[in-house]
Amino acid sequence: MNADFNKELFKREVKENCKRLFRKTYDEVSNREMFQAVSLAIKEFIVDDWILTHRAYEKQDVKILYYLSMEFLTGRALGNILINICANEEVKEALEELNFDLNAIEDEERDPALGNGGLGRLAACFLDSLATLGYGAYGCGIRYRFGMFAQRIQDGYQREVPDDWLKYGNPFEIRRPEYACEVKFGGTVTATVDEKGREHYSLKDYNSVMAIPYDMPVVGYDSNIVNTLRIWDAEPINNFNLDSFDRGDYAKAIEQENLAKNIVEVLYPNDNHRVGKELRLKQQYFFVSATLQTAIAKYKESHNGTLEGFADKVVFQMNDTHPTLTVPELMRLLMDEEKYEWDEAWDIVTRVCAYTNHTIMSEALEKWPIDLFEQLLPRVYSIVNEINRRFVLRIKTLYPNDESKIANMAILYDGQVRMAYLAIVGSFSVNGVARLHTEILKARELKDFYEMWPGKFHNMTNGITQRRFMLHANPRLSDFITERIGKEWITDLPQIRKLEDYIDDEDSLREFLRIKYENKLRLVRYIREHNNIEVDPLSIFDVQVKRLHEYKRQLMNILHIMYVYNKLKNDTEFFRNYYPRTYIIGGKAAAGYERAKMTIKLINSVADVINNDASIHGKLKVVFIEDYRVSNAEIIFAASEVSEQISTASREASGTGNMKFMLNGAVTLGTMDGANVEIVEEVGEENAFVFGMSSEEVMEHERLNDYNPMDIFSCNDELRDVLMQLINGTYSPDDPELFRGIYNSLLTNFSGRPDTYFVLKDFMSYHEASMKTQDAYRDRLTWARMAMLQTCRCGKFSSDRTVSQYIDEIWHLDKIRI
Ligand code: 26Q
Repeated sequence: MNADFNKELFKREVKENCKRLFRKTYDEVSNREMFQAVSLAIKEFIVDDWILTHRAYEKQDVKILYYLSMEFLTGRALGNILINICANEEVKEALEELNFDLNAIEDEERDPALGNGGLGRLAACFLDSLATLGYGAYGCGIRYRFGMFAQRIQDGYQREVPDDWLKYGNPFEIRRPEYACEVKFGGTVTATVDEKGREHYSLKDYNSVMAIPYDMPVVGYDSNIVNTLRIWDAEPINNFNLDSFDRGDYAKAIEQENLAKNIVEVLYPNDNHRVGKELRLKQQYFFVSATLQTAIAKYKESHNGTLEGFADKVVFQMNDTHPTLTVPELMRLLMDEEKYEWDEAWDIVTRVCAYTNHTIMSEALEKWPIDLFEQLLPRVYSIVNEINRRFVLRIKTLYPNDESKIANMAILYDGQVRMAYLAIVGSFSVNGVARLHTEILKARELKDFYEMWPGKFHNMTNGITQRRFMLHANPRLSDFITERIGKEWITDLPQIRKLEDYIDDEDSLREFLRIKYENKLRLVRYIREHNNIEVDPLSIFDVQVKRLHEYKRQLMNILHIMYVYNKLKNDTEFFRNYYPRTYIIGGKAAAGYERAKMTIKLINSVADVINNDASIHGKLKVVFIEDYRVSNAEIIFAASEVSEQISTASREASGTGNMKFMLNGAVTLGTMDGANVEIVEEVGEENAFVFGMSSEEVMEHERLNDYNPMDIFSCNDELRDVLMQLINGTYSPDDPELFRGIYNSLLTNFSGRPDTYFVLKDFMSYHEASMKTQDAYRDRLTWARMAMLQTCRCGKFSSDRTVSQYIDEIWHLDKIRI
């Protein structure tokens, strides 16, 4: 209940909006129109708090966090806002009284898909936690014209469809042209020296665009705090603003118009893989420069026009290396615009910048060719060059006779700008996203930097917001919890452990199972509607949903399904013992990632054969969820029982899906990788199904280069049969060669090592662990206990905890008082 929310007033507002927006009475509007009318009314309701929050920032002069991220995967706003303002029930009732169904209205909203996966969703969870806890923070990003593509499955193949998310407008955003600023690209730098001997730099013959911010509200849970997600759009610069030099240059005007259009056109759909596209670098500079310009202007405005004390009142958190240009761009603004000397400017920069690393995968580490970088950002490049020069001097002083240190640490090396190294050198803090990940960074990838600055390194284990992934996604289980332990868990997740008082209470366990069953029915309906597949709600729901990537080993999952299917057909004892199971797999592959796309095709081909084989009596079903995204994720997590977290150990920095499953009572079947390690630590090994090599074993095999998958192929007949089915047309009769590429990747080393991700090596141990899940599942109460324990023990994995830890160790923000 929200005491300020007046249902009758709200209904009146909604009816008014229907007239104002559509010239219709409320009983004539469609669900989509009703969504608009409701959203506008809700925006109206929160706008006062939005204003008050920002007034409080200024009055209380609190330290402000700028969370810079190329991605914010917020998902739908309406439902989340209703939950966070505690008006969900009233709005539901109000709409019922108008003969509308809130769920159907929520379904009309397009998922804002301004992110790829984990990194973007993490940013969204952090914003939710910051607003709930009451801290001054801006999310700063890009308003992509087209977000993450929508995935269509055609003939088993992934097809990418442009995500025209703004087609019907975005009711929650506000355009803020008064904060527009100019961002310049290219050109040539000229330096002039004044009478005092000071150098001044100016740019000539550049192209520029106007950056226009759009603000979206970030509503805290029951906190009256409304923070801002500021995403930047690009518009062509008004011709009158061009240098006199350029006035009337028609070709240039067109060039700049195209630049503006292109820059925010599309989110690069690459997850954990860099693309060396110039446009991507433009995007990075565009939103970084605009963010820094406004941060500086805002600070000066409320501090008598000076930047004094700036370093104590702002912090810029860089979400991976994508916003690393923050370091040299802030140097440029401080020196060229604000007239600071190098040393003073560097002191400020290295007190306000902080960097989060999300990967150790070398193909994801950002590097830019120096010539491209210099051409696009000549002045910024000269600053990077100077940062590098000074840093290399320092390395030489510290390690006089060690050339390898320069090779290992220099920012400019081998014709490239190494963005991670620039970020580390320019930051006061570097953090990994799970304990194991941070340890690997310190011991291997970033060893030399850790030796130089041990105090800079932190671990910040990721977390998720229970508001979206429990309160909104799983209302039944939310009520179950609240009925037993009160509602503190909503803002203090560790309280959920109190539920453990009921872990041996049979009634509670049965109720827990019943809720899971209801949620499974909801997913069964979803699958019926979207896949036209009939799934048995009594079967085990075994789920792997995440971006498609070789290191995440969806391939191991589907090969194992093929393996089980063979056994069901050939081994009557196995068949008799087998507990019916539904494998649910979902996720997008980067548009240019052939191997990942073929894995999707394989999953769908196998699904086709298995789902239509009457001889196995429906014991096994395989479902590929099309267009996995935040909105259907909520339905999936709530219905899951086994959570597949099967990456090659050492490769998954953290994972956050694993936590969403855990919260909803799914048991982890996984490797000791990323945050799985900490999940297993919380629930105890006896309440998880762990398998496979440890990260040390994986890294040792890589070091020795002594793994030969052929050894396994030759002595494991059943596994060999599965692999042969990839090339004998079992799942592709019209084209037996279709999966040859996948087969080769496992067995031959045309490029690099065969089976880079140790699929065959971990396979049998995966199978054993999978079989153990069914043994546990058989005893309903044992299973219920294990499942409920996941929910009870997930307290650590709230993003409220993660954000609090960032605040204590890195950001040092002040709470806002409202
Ligand atoms: C880089 C350069 C050019 C184009 C694209 C990219 C790019 C885009 C997205 C590189 C990486 C990403 C996304 C990475 C990501 O999502 N990493 C995940 O971050 C999660 C949150 O910390 C972790 O839980 C996951 O383990 C990690 O894979």
